[in-house]
Amino acid sequence: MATVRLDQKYRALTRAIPDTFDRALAKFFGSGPKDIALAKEQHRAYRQALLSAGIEVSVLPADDNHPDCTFVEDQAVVIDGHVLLPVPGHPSRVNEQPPIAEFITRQLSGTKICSMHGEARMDGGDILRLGNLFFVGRSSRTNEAGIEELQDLLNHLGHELRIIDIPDHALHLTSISSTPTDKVILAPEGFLPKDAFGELPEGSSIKWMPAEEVYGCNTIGLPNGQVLVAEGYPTVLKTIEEIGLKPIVLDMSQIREADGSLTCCSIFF
Ligand code: CIR
Repeated sequence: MATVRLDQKYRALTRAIPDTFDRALAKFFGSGPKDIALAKEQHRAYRQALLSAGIEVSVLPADDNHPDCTFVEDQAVVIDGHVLLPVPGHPSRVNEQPPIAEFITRQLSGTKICSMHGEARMDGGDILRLGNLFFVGRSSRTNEAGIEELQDLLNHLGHELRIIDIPDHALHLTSISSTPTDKVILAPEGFLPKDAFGELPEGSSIKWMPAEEVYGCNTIGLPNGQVLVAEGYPTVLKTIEEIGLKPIVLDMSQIREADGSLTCCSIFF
């Protein structure tokens, strides 16, 4: 989940891999997972890495009727303790949301929950946070009306939102970028114009990675200085080390086959 600052990452919600994971949507990084047992093992290692970094991890049961249910990031947006429940951009994913919404609502009781409606569509994976500056991808999953509803929440919270057009060959903004710290954006060459993120706050920077390491640009920075990174992206790995952070490398091969990245598999709250 890319909508909380490092100091707000205490607890993470995840959801187990369903037995139907081989039917997950796959059009960008992958062509569909082949080895569900391995995917489950990779997901277990992911949860263990979060636990080892001191994050309290919850796991919702899988829903075999929804092959993409593991990708909880898309289903609920938590910003400064406020919750926005988007209408997911792909129809097959809409009914994944109720148990996630119920869990988050229970955990954050007393919080105002806003639900998108009408024509608004958004996947949480299109939102990226750099400190208190937000970016949203206008993508095949996130439309103008969805962005307006996010804008309303951010206006209320006093945070700026910048819109970035996602090219046809990418799924979400977080499929091609992440903020391993509250001052660093990782993004691949060749996917976004160099000025896509606009002028950044003083002290912040973008590290441009080679295009072939696009999947590796999705990382999860943790409050203890560790950063989860996917295995197989040497420039990303080196960059994380040069920033002075400690990479924890995870094999994501089967999750990648379903177009899922590290951040897609959790909601921090
Ligand atoms: C989908 O196409 O919706 C899933 N197979 C992958 C979702 C990945 N989620 C994300 O990037 N936040």
